[in-house]
Amino acid sequence: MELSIAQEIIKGGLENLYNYSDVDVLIVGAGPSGLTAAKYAAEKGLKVLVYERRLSFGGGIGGGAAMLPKIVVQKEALSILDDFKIKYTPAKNELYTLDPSELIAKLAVGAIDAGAKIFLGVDVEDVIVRDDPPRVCGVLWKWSAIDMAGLHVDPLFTQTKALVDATGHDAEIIYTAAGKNPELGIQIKGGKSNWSEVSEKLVVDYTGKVAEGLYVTGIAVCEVFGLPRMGPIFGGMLMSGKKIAQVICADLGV
Ligand code: 48F
Repeated sequence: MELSIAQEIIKGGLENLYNYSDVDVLIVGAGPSGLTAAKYAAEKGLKVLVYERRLSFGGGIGGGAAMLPKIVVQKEALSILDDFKIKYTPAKNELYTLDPSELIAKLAVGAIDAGAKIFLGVDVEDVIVRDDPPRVCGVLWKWSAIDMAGLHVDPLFTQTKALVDATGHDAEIIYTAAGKNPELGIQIKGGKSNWSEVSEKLVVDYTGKVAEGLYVTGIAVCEVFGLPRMGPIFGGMLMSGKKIAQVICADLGV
């Protein structure tokens, strides 16, 4: 039996890696914006892959604000919660509250059921850019455990038509792309201090393409475009995820 278990894991795991070495949409980060983007892009028939550094989904959802188990969204995000079948309760000032565990679980289920593939424990460390005209067309990745162990192991490549930075506050992919490839012409402004209602609108407005083949969603949008942060309200993350899926679908003609 042990042999069969090992062989199925090796064969299936390597098949998965092989089959997802070339995708339509590669999303880095399985937080609220990345998982939302994954569902809406996958349900349009695109081949969608999510790389997540941790061994779990949800990004900043689980920690919430001060680790209190309650998530707040505004009414504009309710249709997205309905799409994912996530329950919510009306609260003051046209806000709604919901359970963080349900949000994490159902965002992931929604993305997976729509056809997206999620690989956990994968760290994206660089991008691939081709000239003439400059275009982002892939990433270099390795297992997070390799980084944590400090081992010298070369990364592998994944090719994609659209690369999405959904890495959160650090906007890691955009910083790497901008810093190593000035020909992409990306100017990063850096995030500003908190202003919830302004940021929740701007983060959706500014969600979009940063360079050919490279897109940004979630709180990373604030870092790139110099917008205020929004604090512990999550509707903008969901709406930003949905918007980036729509932008990519339009760019890829689906
Ligand atoms: O931080 P995160 O939840 O990003 P988000 O979707 O949502 C932000 C909110 O959680 C919150 C907020 C709004 O209320 O301010 O902070 O913008 O999820 C980002 C995910 O990306 C993973 C990281 O582990 C996290 O789960 N990640 C970051 N860098 C990499 C990465 C990387 N280089 N490779 C793989 N995964």
